[in-house]
Amino acid sequence: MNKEKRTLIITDIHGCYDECRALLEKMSFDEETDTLINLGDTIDRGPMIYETFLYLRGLKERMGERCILIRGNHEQMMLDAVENGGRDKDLWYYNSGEKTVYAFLHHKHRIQEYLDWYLEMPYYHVTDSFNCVHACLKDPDPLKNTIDTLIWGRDTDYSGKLVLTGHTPYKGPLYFLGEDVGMIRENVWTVLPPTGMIALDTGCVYGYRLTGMIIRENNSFLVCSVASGVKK
Ligand SMILES: [Mn+2]
Repeated sequence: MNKEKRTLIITDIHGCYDECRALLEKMSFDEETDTLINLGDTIDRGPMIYETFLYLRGLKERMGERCILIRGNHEQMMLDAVENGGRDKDLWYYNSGEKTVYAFLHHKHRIQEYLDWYLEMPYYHVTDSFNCVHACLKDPDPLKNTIDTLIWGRDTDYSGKLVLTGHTPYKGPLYFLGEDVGMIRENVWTVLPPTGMIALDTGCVYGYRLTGMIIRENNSFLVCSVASGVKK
C-alpha cells in the first residue's frame, strides 16, 4: 500500500534530544516515507547536543533529500567562529557555543571534524505551498532577503506567501498575518493558510515545549508539542 507522503516540521532543538525523539514519536514520524524539515538551531544551550547531531546526521544519511536541515543563527555562529576566531568566537561563546564545544569533546570528537556537514545546511527551503527559514522573511522571495534577516530577523509584520519559522521563542505556536497575530490550536487539523507566518519555536531549551507541525498532501496541517524534560 502506498503510504501518504507527509511533511513534518520541527525547530530549535538546541540539544534537546529526548524531546526531539519524543515529539517525532508523537507525530508518528516514519523516516521511510515522511519528509522532515528542521528550521535550524540544532546546537548550543541544551543538554544533549552531540546526540542530537548524531541522530540528525543519521537521518540525513538515510533519508537524503527528504531530510532538510535548514541553517539557524547558531549553526552560522559556530561556522563563523571556527573559521574566523576572534570576535566571531566571542559572539558564539557568548551565545552558549562552549556548551557545544564541550558536548563534542566529551564524546572525544571536535565539531571542527563536521564543518562540511554543517556547511551543507541551506538558508531556506521553498515548496509549492510554503517557504521555510530559521528566523523570518521581509520579502516573500527568500533570495530578496539578507542572510541576516533569514537567520536573525524578528519581523512579524508579514503577509506574503506562507513562511514557517523558528528562532523567536513564544509560549505557544503563533500565526502572524500583517499586523495581526493569533494562537494556533494544537492537535486540530486545519487548512494551511496561503499567506502569513507560522512561528513554531516554543522555547523547549528554556523549559517550555518543543513544537512540531505535520502537513498532509491535501495541505491540511496539525501542530502538536511535548513538554521540556520529557524522556525519550
Ligand atoms: Mn535562532
